[in-house]
Amino acid sequence: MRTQVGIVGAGPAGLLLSHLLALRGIDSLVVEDRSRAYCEARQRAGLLEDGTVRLLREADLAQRLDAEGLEHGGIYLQFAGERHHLDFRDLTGGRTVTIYAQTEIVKDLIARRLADGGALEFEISSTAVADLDTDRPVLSYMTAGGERREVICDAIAGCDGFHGICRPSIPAGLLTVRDRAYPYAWLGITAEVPPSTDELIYNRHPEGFALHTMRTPQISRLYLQVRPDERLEDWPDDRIWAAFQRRFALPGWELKEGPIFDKAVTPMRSFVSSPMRYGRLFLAGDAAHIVPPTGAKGLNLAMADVTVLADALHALLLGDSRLADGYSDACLSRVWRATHFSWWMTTMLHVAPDADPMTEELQLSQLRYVTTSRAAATSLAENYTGYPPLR
Ligand code: RFL
Ligand code: PHB
Repeated sequence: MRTQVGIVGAGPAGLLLSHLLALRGIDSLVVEDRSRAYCEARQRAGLLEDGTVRLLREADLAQRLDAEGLEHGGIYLQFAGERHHLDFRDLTGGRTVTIYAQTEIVKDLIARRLADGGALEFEISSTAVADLDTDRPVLSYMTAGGERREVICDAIAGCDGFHGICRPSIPAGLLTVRDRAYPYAWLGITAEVPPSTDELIYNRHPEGFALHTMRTPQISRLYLQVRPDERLEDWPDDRIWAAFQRRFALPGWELKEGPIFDKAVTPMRSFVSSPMRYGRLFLAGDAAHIVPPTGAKGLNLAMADVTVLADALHALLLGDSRLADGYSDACLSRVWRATHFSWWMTTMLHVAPDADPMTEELQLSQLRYVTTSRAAATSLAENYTGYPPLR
């Protein structure tokens, strides 16, 4: 079998790349080891930078996003018993962010690829990549029906997430890895109750961080800082709501509760592997880098990577390798900005198990600074809405 670009992984990175390549007249095959239903239901990100929204519009993928997405002009920061608003529109000259769940983006992308006749294979197994240092790399796998396939490609895109097989296929010693695990995790819930807030609330409380976000005008999503080894069984719904009530408490404001229908614990880490290319294998999204979710950057970075990659592969297949040669550096500059911002938001808002009173005072001072200084608030707003702005 033959395709121009073999794409491993039907997450946002792999699916969007396949669509962007199709717009440039390049054919691709996306292979995914999970089922379509699983990919469409996996609860993850929810917040899109302003440049990501524009990118989806330009790629003619924003019909439902424009109808159902919730545009937000700022966020709240809560600490020391007070809630402060940061107005992004005012601080950044009109930039905003949009709540539109990753599940919906994945559904839109899969539907569009299938409508356009794109090749997608779900529930495959034994994925492997080979001959990466030649100009005919090979993608092999077992189909859902048990048939062995070998696909000769011009290039392979490793969009298979943090636990995928593409990054480990690069010969040992060629990658530089920067890795940090944080001493806390997020317990995330989705609940059938209208959000109690118009915009996201990032909350630092002596008991730990909490975030109130949303999915739709009827569905709330909330996150609670817990220990990394926390067991979900120890968190019945009433214990979760009681923790949120304590952390978000504010005189005159009420947190509405409702039935919880999704619950999971996510560890927090920062991870960057470079370069993002080996021969004809290009890594994109979580396959190359992970950020803690406090900055809402992971999905946006994945989509920014494949925007750069689509142009690089287009030129490479026409015989010009300059963009492909610059791919890794072009992405990593944005990745490191997002990695710093996510680390900064995370360490400012969470309570580490070994935190001393000095650390607490430093966090509170930083929070007072970003909520009183226009210069500091502008820096947060510029990073949160996306820096550098996606062209
Ligand atoms: P994905 O989404 O992990 O997709 C990778 C796909 O590859 C498949 N795969 C394989 N397929 C074939 N063969 C193999 N051997 C394979 N191994 C793996 C997997 O099944 C999967 O379908 O990576 P991608 O496309 O790079 O997308 C990255 C994003 O999913 C991720 O960065 C975000 O979800 C992170 N994130 C957030 N990002 C934001 O921008 N804004 C947010 O508000 C935000 N909130 C979050 C988040 C992530 C969270 N969790 C659960 C990690 C909130 C949470 C709680
Ligand atoms: C979400 O809506 O799931 C979300 C929003 C902002 C974050 C993390 C997650 O920082």
